[in-house]
Amino acid sequence: MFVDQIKIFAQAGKGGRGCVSFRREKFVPKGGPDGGDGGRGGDVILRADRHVDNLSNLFYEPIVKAKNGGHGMGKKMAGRAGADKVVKVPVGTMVYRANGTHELDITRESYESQPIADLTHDGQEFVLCRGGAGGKGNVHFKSSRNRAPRQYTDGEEGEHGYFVLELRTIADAGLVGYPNAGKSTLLRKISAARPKVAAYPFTTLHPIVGVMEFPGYRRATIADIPGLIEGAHRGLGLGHEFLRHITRCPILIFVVDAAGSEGRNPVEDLQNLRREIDLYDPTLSSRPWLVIANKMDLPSANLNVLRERFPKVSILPVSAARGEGIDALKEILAEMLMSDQVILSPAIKGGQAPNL
Ligand SMILES: Nc1nc2c(ncn2[C@@H]2O[C@H](COP(=O)(O)OP(=O)(O)OP(=O)(O)O)[C@@H](O)[C@H]2O)c(=O)[nH]1
Ligand SMILES: [Mg+2]
Repeated sequence: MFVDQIKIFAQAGKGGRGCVSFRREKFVPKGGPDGGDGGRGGDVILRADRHVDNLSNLFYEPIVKAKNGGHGMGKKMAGRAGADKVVKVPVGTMVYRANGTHELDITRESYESQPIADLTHDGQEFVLCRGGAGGKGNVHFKSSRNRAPRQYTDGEEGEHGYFVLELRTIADAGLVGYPNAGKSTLLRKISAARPKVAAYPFTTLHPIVGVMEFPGYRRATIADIPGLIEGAHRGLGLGHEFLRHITRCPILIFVVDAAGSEGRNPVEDLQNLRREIDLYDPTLSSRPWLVIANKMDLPSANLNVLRERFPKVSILPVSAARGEGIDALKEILAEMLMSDQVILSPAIKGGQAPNL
């Protein structure tokens, strides 16, 4: 199962209670207070891990709790610290604070305004809920006037709350196209990724990232996402929610069926795709893009109509099925990735991602 958005409840551990105790030994009958402090509660920590590719572990465990701290003990012994709870999440996870209600439906409006973290590189950690401090034992309360204090303090409550975690796949380029345009076929040809290919629409149901290698050991990551259709912003097809997976792709690769093998017109397809991404997020349509005119092996393929209608964009003739035109694609992608226009994702550059 692939989960890319989930609401969870997280609870950090409570601090342990301070202890009330008195030293009492042979020859030291009134040894004074010796109650130790409580231990701190454990934190709930999110850790980005490149071996995790989605949020399904949280689907099975949507309530995440760290351990409470131990209570203080006699002989000034402090309680043990509560164990932290570390949750592994995929690289590219965004964390939002959700309103403190229990309803399960997640509406974008309700959490979007409260992003609290963005885990964009492997090993990055974020303390979601901090554990409470331990209470004070009675040793802290002795004074010249109060030599046998019975005061202590309770441990503090751990932080808690509802959060929405959302995966935004990190890649250098994203493939956008109608179902059956051949996006997955193309990804199989240019990388070692093995997304399923089939002759029915919506074969790909979740994003898959492939690594494309260039001469000179350079590489780029390409994300294959589900097919998009006209009206996706109204929820048609699989809707357009999964477009969030290309919001981190600096380059967009539009894959169209240049042969119109399903009775559609490639020019209209491209116009519709451009409109749908713009409706999802207007910044997407201003990113560098190129077009793959796929299925050029079919006799009805027509490159010129596309080139006439979109004269300023690179349009590459490709047959993903036969592996033709792939070298030209690699060349132009390498060029685009090197240009200053393109801001590479922090995970690729190895830089530090901003903490929101
Ligand atoms: N003739 C021809 N067929 C192709 C080409 N590329 C892909 N196909 C076929 O088109 C069909 C759909 O290919 P996919 O790669 O699954 O298409 P997709 O864009 O990933 O589709 P979704 O995952 O459903 O969005 C398959 O039957 C492929 O064999 C091509 O270059 N030429
Ligand atoms: Mg596919």
